[in-house]
Amino acid sequence: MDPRQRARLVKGWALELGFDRAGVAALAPAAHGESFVRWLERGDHAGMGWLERRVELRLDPGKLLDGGARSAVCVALQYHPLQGEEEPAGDLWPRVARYARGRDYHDVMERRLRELARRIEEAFPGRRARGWVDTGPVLERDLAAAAGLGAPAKNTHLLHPDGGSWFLLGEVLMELDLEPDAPVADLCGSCTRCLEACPTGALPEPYRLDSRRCISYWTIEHRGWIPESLRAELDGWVFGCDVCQEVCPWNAEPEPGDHAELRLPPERAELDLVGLLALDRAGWLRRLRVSPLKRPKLAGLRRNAAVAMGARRDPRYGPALAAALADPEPLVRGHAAWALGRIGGNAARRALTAARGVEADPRVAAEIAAALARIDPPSREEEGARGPRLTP
Ligand code: B12
Ligand code: SF4
Ligand code: SF4
Repeated sequence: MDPRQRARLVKGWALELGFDRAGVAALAPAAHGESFVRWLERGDHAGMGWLERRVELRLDPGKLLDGGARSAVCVALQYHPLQGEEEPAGDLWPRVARYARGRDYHDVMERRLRELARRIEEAFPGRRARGWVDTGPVLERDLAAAAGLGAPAKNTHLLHPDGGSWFLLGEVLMELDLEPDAPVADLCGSCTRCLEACPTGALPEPYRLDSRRCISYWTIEHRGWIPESLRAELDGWVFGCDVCQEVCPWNAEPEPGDHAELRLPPERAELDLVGLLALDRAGWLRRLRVSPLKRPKLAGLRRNAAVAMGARRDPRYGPALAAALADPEPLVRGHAAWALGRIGGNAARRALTAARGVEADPRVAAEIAAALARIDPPSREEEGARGPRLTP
């Protein structure tokens, strides 16, 4: 079998296994490896220290297999919209990134990639093959661009003329020569919509994302406290962010991604922002164990819910936030205090004042003090309602 026939066979298997597109790259040092190194040097990776590890493998994917990987078959899985299905109702899901509104794609794609690697090893004895999705030491966009799955775009996504950027990537590397595909030509031209639309200025120049400003980074990857100056800027997003994709003209009429395996069981759609803030461990495991939303852990997700409530400044969230001031998790109490300070009003002030009296954690106590300082002093009616006024 010659390299062209092998490529046709392997790509055919990838499509048969349910991927929407497949392309082949001959392995060579990453075309934009230098950009990646500069990105790390500038600190654009924020707190994601794992990106600093195994850099030599990211820069030269041929080293990923002991015998020397020679080709990669890269695959794309479309995820938007879930055809035939309405978006889940409620105030939570519209601010959850589209890729995360279904089942975790890692599980779905990993299973298929393992089967693809198995078929390759069986058909070509002695040649190793191995798959990765997302978490491996691979610059997946760079590799998929070389395999003709799309063109690198100014919002740093990979963009395809039919699929826009609503697709996820995975790859199988192998010790085998396959005929490579041709790359896709630039699709951005003079457009700069995504750079202008990013709510936090996380795209300071084309092809560069500063994770320190990216909503997706703060809501998915960051553990711990979100800096006060950024919370309102997260714009009500609870998990991830799609703004720089939504504004892209190539995403206006996306090719549908109809993958039954990506759908969540219906009861998952019942969760709203108040329900998310109140979620306990058992509920988290039951509802979100199979969803990408498990990534920031339970405390991180509930922190995000509190921050989204504060960003939206809707007084209807007041009671849920007030209840969260007694939560065992300081991260939740602190961000709930901030949110109440943004919502303001007498009820918020009363809840914060009561919490101030019992709060033992200095970080949370500081959040409560800052929130109280933001709220207007009590009105005359409110003072009167509490008892006789001592001063005129
Ligand atoms: C770390 C990471 C993040 C970080 C940093 C994102 C970033 N842009 O680097 C954070 C947490 C912010 C993030 C967010 C998101 N991510 Co992410 N992420 C990754 C991960 C694990 C590594 C990316 C990486 O190495 N970044 C370093 C930068 C330098 O590399 P790069 O973004 O690939 O950039 C390349 C190009 O820009 C190009 N390039 C650089 N300069 C230049 C200059 C020119 C002229 C040209 C032509 C090209 C070019 O070279 C770079 C290096 O190869 C990949 C999976 C993987 N293993 O690759 C997923 C991945 C990139 N993420 C993905 C997704 C879906 C998202 C989100 C959409 C999720 C969401 N809705 O919230 C957002 C999108 C944010 C954005 N605008 O990119 C998909 C993207 C699929 C696609 N169609 O492009 C990936 C591939 C995961 C997957 N397996 O599908 N992510
Ligand atoms: S994901 Fe959101 S915050 Fe991040 S670069 Fe895109 S628009 Fe900006
Ligand atoms: S919005 Fe414009 S510049 Fe940004 S990725 Fe889409 S085509 Fe490229």
